[in-house]
Amino acid sequence: MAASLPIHVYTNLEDVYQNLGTSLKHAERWDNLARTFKARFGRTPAYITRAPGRVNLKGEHIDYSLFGVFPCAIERDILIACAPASDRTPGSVVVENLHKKYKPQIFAPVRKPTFGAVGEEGVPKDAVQLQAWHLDINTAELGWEGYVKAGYYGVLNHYFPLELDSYPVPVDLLVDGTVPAGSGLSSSAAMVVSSTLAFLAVNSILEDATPTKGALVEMAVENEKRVGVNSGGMDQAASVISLAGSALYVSFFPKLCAEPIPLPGPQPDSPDLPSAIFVCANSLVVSDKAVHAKYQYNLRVVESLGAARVLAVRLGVEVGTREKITLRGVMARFMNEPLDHIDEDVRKVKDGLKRMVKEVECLRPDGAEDGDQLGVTLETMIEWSGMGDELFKDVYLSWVEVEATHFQLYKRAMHCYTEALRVLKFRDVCLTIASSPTTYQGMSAFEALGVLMNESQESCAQFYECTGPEVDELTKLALEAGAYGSRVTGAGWGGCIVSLVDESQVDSFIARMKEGYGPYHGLEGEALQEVIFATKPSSGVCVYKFT
Ligand code: NG1
Ligand code: MG
Repeated sequence: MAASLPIHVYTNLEDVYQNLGTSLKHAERWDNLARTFKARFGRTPAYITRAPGRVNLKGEHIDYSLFGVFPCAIERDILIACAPASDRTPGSVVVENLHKKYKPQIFAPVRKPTFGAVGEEGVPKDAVQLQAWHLDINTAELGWEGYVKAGYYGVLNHYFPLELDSYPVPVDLLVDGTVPAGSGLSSSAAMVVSSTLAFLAVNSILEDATPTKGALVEMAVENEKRVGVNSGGMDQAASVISLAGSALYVSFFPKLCAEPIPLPGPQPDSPDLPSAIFVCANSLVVSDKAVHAKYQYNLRVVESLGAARVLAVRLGVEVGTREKITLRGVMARFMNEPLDHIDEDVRKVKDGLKRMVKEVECLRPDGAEDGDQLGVTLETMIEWSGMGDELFKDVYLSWVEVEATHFQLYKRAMHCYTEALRVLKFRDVCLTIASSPTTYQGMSAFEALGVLMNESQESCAQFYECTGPEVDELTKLALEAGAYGSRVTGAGWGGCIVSLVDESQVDSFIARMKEGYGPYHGLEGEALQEVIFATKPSSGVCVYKFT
């Protein structure tokens, strides 16, 4: 199982490049980073860690409802060169970035009383003084180093428990990233994963404690919450576990599983099959998730959980008083699924999803037709939950700030169950075609994948309302420019789209997109490649140790 493999530490650069599936382009960047580190910090780095961004091919906004998703790592990544520093405060960090707009930062973790010091006002005299690691992360005005601090947290909490009274080594870090920020390609997860790895490596934890890839994913998910976004685990899983040439089917229920799945196209035994490629196109609308989370991302998390709670009540599914049951959890109980590895039994999951798509109708406000207001006020949602005001607010709203007049329980649940079903169909197409190069339900593999991508875009626009006018326009242009399918990827509200394009048509596709999309006019060469580029599934994290 891919998630239970240890994180390999390479000591030979040739092996690193082989793992990446290419190329001199990479070699130059790794060399340049090591050289610049030496010039700035006066010594060779001890390690370089790499974590790629990802493009999500299928399964949008359903990971935090614990449904399986289908992303793949991309070639763009975050590299971090690091080495222990001598003669500095224990645990202190100097972090610089090759890109000038990200200014150098210095910080150090401190031990802070969690509930105020004993004797302070409001703290009982006999209180046990608890302490926790603390790093200042201002989520309202998040600086780039916030992601590095987030990566540090998990390492501190897991490997430097306060009772042992040990500190991590002081460290110098140099970052070089090529994942565009705020574009739905998970630069944030790549930053958090790569810095988590750097702190693990430099404190000798990677080699001494050999955490598995799954453990790194879990730590990175917890870490990313420190920057204020209650994300699911898709991005971190894709960044950590992916294999070059394959997409990754990641399921979360009842525990994380990841399965590399080859995409249709030429196979070793049938090299002449047609080939298609995924093209990412940035709408150039930056979605600053940390800033807008309260009426976008985190609101969707709350709506999905609210929908699950109300659905459970309506379907007579038992839920613990303070349990935050997910839409996946409701389905499991409603369908009486046994709780061992159930998402590995894809056929049963599909049957459950088809059933749930029908059951979701019970979340429609009485008599409301499509086009009417399908959402409910906070008061109604609480009433429907049967929990009472205080308990509902404590369980669902005390840990997150959200802002909305209406909560769209019906639409969000409908998106989740139909999208989860589309993920499994997407996976089926890939598996069927890989094992026998025939057609899928009368279509070519690429046509079938394209249809599923378009349905997903439609559902994100209509039911999950996470696209936006520019993204909608771009996907439309992509279809006109000949894509098999096209959809928003990542959190949305701007950011990138992903389109499936015949490999031989990529250049003309890009030319037509450039012509059609206003913000691309006048962009040439590298500037154009920054915003629209073809990408092949790349491999996940990699650590190189200088010897
Ligand atoms: P982006 O914004 O593309 O990194 C976010 C979440 C994912 C997933 C997608 C929507 C984070 C770190 N990631 O991805 O877990 O929910 O949105 O499918 O917030
Ligand atoms: Mg992100």
